[in-house]
Amino acid sequence: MKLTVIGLGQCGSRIADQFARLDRKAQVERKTRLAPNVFAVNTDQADLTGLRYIKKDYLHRIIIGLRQTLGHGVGKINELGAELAREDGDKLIDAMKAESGIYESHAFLLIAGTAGGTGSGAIPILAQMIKERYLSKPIYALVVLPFEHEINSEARSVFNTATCLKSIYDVVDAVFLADNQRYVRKDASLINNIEKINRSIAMPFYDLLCAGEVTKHKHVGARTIDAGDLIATIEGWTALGLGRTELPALRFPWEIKKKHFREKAVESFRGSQALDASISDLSINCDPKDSSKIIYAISGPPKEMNMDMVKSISEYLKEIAPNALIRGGDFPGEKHFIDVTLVLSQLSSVPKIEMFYQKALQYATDNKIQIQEIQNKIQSLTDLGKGLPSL
Ligand SMILES: Nc1nc2c(ncn2[C@@H]2O[C@H](COP(=O)(O)OP(=O)(O)OP(=O)(O)O)[C@@H](O)[C@H]2O)c(=O)[nH]1
Ligand SMILES: [Mg+2]
Repeated sequence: MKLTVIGLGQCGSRIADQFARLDRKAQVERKTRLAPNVFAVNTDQADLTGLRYIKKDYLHRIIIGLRQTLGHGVGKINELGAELAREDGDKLIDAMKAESGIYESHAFLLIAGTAGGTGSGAIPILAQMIKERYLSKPIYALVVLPFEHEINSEARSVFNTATCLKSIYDVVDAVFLADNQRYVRKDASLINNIEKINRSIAMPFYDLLCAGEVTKHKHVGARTIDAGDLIATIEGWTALGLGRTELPALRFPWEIKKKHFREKAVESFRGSQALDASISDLSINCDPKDSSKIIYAISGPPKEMNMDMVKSISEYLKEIAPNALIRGGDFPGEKHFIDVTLVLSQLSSVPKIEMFYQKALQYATDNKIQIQEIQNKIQSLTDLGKGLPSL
């Protein structure tokens, strides 16, 4: 599946930059492309300069709202981010028109951090603009939820996240959720290594998007998944994860035929082991039981991926997600690993989203009361001075 990727704001642009990197990786490793057109849109000029892989011209790194923000961002006011996207969104649409190849992509992927101002505000507006112009293509969003410390210390982050989630869900076909805090939980040192988090967010898309695209024989799996399978599966709130099990090192290729029977029996468990890893790696905390549509891709050396493994993975998935329609396929990938990419889609419950909605409603009510209190205080101060003569 080929995506046209559009990163918005600092977070969105940096993750879009990772998709541009994965596109190069796919060209080298698998002679295919997965994101031939990548754009970054921001109100902040310096952020656009820091990107590495996205083309450097003004049609790929697009500044919006320059007149209003003088190139310095919107300072977390996502209403302003939305307004600037409304005024300047044509810049992105024009840039896409100038690019050949947009029509060959299967879908759009817009990316943003929900807690900031620019990306959070711009993403529903630009998604709507694209939807009106490219009627036949699905539009997906990949949104990044704030760290725990941001939720606890900045009410505005919570409010931005809730309004962004609500608005984007109404416009796009599916919303991939990535929770920054999940990546820190796995490796605490990552809080200081945002680039590594960005890599981990983008990486699960690699096998998934490559699977249906590769044409060279050695890369084609026995039961492949393609863009059609992905489009039929990806819908609504969506989580994804990538799990890996390492294979024992073989010194010579013929050793594989001499495997001990006990080792052979272990083989089919490796798929389930990788599946377990991908479930614990999911981009947001959720229960597979709440998913109605699932797609998985197994990748590894062709000789290791036997039918038993595919069977055991799909049986295991049926057990943990009895209500879901499950699609899957295999794909010859890396030599020493079995990787399982898992997409849980059409989730009916995501505890973190509920938490954001509830907190934001509280924030809005408190804010109203607070504003009213401040206005009352100002009024009583004015009333107090009424008797004084004016200068
Ligand atoms: N994973 C990840 N999160 C990021 C990155 N940059 C910022 N964030 C998170 O995104 C949120 C802030 O959004 P930004 O993208 O910085 O904001 P923006 O869209 O540029 O908007 P303004 O700066 O307010 O104009 C916070 O929750 C950050 O923790 C990044 O590169 N990767
Ligand atoms: Mg910014």
